[in-house]
Amino acid sequence: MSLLNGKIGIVFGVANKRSIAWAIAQAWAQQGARLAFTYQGERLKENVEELTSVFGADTLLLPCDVTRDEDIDRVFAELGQRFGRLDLLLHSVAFAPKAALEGEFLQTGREAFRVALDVSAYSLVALARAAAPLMTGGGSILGMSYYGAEKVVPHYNVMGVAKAALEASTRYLAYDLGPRKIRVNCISAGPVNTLAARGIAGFGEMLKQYEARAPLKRNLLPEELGATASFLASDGAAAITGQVIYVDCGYQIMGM
Ligand code: 0WE
Repeated sequence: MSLLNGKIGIVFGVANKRSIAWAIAQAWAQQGARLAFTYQGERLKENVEELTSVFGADTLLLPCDVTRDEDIDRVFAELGQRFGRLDLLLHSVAFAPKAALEGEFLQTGREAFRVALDVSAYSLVALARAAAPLMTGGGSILGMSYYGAEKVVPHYNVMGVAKAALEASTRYLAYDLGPRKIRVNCISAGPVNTLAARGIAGFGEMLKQYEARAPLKRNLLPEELGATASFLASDGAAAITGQVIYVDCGYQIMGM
């Protein structure tokens, strides 16, 4: 099947082979999309270079710190030069200072709050605004969220507030961009063992809890995020916008 034949996409958020962004990029590519990638900082350059080389040596790979407007402008200028247009954008980027994900939310400082919301939520708005002029034939913008946006997940803290802002931004962007046939959705994923999740105290315990409580009695597979992301990016989802789609083995429906 080739859901995304001829479509051009850009992927923000690949750090290594375990990244959700990488799982989704592989699925999009498998469905026929041509992809460009960004990476955050020199530290991740080699990693992402090596991973994306499977798509050919001419794969467009650009540095981008999503908190810098100059970086975002440069990325979309280069994308415009190379492809002339854009169909798909994946936002799989989040950060809060480690200290803010330990202890009490009550203690969240102004700077940690600002950074978390800037990197994890405002960046979707900035990327959507820069991408829209290239999405001349309509488009699909996809963000990644988590249940901590709507219910208290101990220690998720300011990231929960940032994901709530991301989900609300998804709706307002969907409203603004709908007339241009640009759809904006997010996937709320159950826990996945990524670099961002590793080092989080009790993450292993959380995976066990999901397995026990989710209706499907298991954790999700990264390729299942890829499959849902491919659907949302495809013309089959042409009437879906502003939504949060749960890919969580049903965990979100449970009341107890
Ligand atoms: O969105 C996330 C994690 C995002 C994240 C992770 C880190 C770790 C390293 C953002 N910023 C940082 N900053 C760091 O310094 N998830 C959905 C995974 C996650 O993170 C949690 C979770 C889950 C699930 C944190 C506490 C509790 C649960």
